[in-house]
Amino acid sequence: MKYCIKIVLSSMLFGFVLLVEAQTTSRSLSNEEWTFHKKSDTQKYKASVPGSVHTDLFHNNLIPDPFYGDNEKSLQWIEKEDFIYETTFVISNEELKSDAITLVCEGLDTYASVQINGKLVFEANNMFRIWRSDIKSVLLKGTNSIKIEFKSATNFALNQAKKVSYTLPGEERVFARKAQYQFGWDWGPRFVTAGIYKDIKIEFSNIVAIKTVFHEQISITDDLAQLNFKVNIDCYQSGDYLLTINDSVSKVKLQKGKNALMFTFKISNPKRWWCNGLGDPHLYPFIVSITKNAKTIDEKKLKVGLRTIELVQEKDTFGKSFYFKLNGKPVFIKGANYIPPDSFLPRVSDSLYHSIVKDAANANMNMLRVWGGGVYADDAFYNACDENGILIWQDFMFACAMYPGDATFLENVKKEVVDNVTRLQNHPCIALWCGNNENDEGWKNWGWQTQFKYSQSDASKIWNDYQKLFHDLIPKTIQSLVPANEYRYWPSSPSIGWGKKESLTQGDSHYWGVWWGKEPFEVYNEKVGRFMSEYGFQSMPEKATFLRFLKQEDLHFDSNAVKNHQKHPIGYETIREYMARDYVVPKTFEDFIYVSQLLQASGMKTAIEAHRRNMPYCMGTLFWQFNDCWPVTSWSALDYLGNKKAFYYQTQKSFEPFLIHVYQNKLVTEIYTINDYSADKSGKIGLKLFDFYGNILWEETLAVKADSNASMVQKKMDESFLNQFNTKEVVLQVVFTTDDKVYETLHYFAKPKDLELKNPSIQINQIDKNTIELTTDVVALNVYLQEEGITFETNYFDLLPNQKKRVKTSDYVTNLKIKTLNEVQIK
Ligand code: BMA
Repeated sequence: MKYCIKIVLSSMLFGFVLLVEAQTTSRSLSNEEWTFHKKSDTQKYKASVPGSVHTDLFHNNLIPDPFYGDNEKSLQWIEKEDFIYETTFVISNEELKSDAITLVCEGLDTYASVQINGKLVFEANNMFRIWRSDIKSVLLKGTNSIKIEFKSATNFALNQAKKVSYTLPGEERVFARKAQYQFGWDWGPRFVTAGIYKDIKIEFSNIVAIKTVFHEQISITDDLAQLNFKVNIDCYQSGDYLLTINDSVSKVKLQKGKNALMFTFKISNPKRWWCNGLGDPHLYPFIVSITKNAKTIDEKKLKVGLRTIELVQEKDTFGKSFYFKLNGKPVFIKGANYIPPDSFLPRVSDSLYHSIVKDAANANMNMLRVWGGGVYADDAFYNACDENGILIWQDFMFACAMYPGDATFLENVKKEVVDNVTRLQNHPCIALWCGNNENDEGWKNWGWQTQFKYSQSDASKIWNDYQKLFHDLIPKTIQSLVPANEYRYWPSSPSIGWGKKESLTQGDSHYWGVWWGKEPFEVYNEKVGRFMSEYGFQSMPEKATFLRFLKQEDLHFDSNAVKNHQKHPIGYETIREYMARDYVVPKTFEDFIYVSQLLQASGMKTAIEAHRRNMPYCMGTLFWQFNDCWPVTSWSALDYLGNKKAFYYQTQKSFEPFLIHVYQNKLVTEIYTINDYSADKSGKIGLKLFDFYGNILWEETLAVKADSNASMVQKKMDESFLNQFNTKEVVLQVVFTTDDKVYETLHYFAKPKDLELKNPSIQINQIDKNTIELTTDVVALNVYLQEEGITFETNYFDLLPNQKKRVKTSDYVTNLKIKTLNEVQIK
């Protein structure tokens, strides 16, 4: 007791001096000069922090570019080695006197022991956790050394696997709490990396340090929003302080040690945070600071989006609904599955995260699913989602496997959940927490029991472990961290496998009958579930992307480079098989690339528009996959270099909040309006049937009302209507005109390979630095504009004769090349 009083007195006497001088600060060690070396070798090389062993080996010319050709194969030795990263740093007398000194490693990949000045400070075993350690007692004034030894994650995982009497699906990777895609995926190479892959810093805390700030939305009406802020503070000098939240100041008495405080904050006439397409993603900036004697000692900044989200699952005559309500309104979800944008994560800059999210918003998406085989993304990614109105379906990092359930593993996962939910829960974009990707489906439908020859007791042990993790530990941990109105948890995506009838009547659905099941694209029209969280089709990236990993002469299907950059066992054959169904299969590799992109775009158009047409039965569509982690043939819409495939431009159209959609089956052709806006739209639909020279064969105009949040048939045409025309040589143009905008769609009645296309002559007119205008003499399909260094606002579009099409360009075009399906098919 006496001792306590003494401290209070002394801090009262010297408090002012300390408050002026010492504050809570942090210093990154990433800027120090780091070296790395193989543990079995003494030769040290320059290292990057953040970085990875693969990129460090490459930058020191010790290995060739891991992405080039089939270099991947000869670089597998790296994952079996241990590596050591080292540097020194100087600590000043002032810094050493801080009340607390903490080493913060935002990401260590993965089995790392950290020593400072030869003393072990902690051992890490989870890439997804943030590691903090009190290092005050090991630091010296002047030069200090830090050494981080990374043990081979593969060796660790193989050893763990040996301790279990059965083989788990997913094999060794499931034992390592490390990005699962690094072990190789059907779109990604195997590079099991190691390294300090995020920032490493030292925090110097003085007097008081704000550890975390969380907000909770208590209530919201059009007049008033009430928030609670929970502020956790470490206090080193007890006493009276001022805590300020924007303009609201409270006097607080802090005790030495941990202090948990709660404040109410009111906002009048609050603006809601809306997702893309439905309104502004309004964010309120907040600064929470702690002061004494008019000096700020520590502060935290955050942005708050005011919104409510519900996941609605109600029994109905079909099964059970599955949809999101944002601010009380049902939202049709449009988006994609997102994977890490690089095999080597430290290469991903904040601006790349921003541009990926911007590309999602520009494609009229309102949700991305952060898929469970990758990593919890960086803060920059979620900030960009908050700013662009992109909701997030957040998987925990488990995919396509069964995981251990021993106490050490569970404890490790629990801490991982705490770290990531703590880091992400303030983001308004977070719509759903999801336990894993396809583990439940895999267990029930992929034949693992037979494949791995499980006994009854092995099988029930594995399933029990699954339940412990995804039905108990993860949900309970989230519940202990987030306010009740932010708890939305879904154990596994999908809930029911694609072979089962129920997968289309309840829950979310991954439909892989197309591609994996080789079913025709038209099947998408029937296989519509309540929320389609995965479906997809591959295409090849553009030629420039191929040339990043091979020489021109290797640009053919027999080259090892081309083979190695396709990770699906029968990927190219599957593309070719589907292509032959709908297109004339081109002879040249370059034309094959182009048609593979058209094929993907048209197949995905069928899927997306079938999902939207079936709203409100179906209330969401997330295609597989938005982006790539290396240059590869895959299901992506954006390739590794950020180039947009034909599919990307198709999503822009198919995801428009207001869509004119033409649905054709054997008997009828129907014209739909699909309106995701909150207001009805009235206008005129103009229908024109042209021949390929632009002559009008038939036309009609209708006055229509497109109800809000609804899909409506506005016109039906039966077989007898089409029988009047040569369907191989006509195109239907449907134009919806309202006061504010014109929406257009084109529809062909025959497959591309059956169309009687003519050779077009396309004229280009440079309007200004950033605009070109195109005209054609005959209908031109999938006009593909290419010029090195130039980007186009849209691409792969169709051109009708006697119509002018303007396209925005990033600069003057000087050497524009144009490809059309007409010319590729006529060749
Ligand atoms: C999905 C994903 C991935 C996979 C993709 C394509 O189900 O969850 O596991 O890459 O299929 O096969």
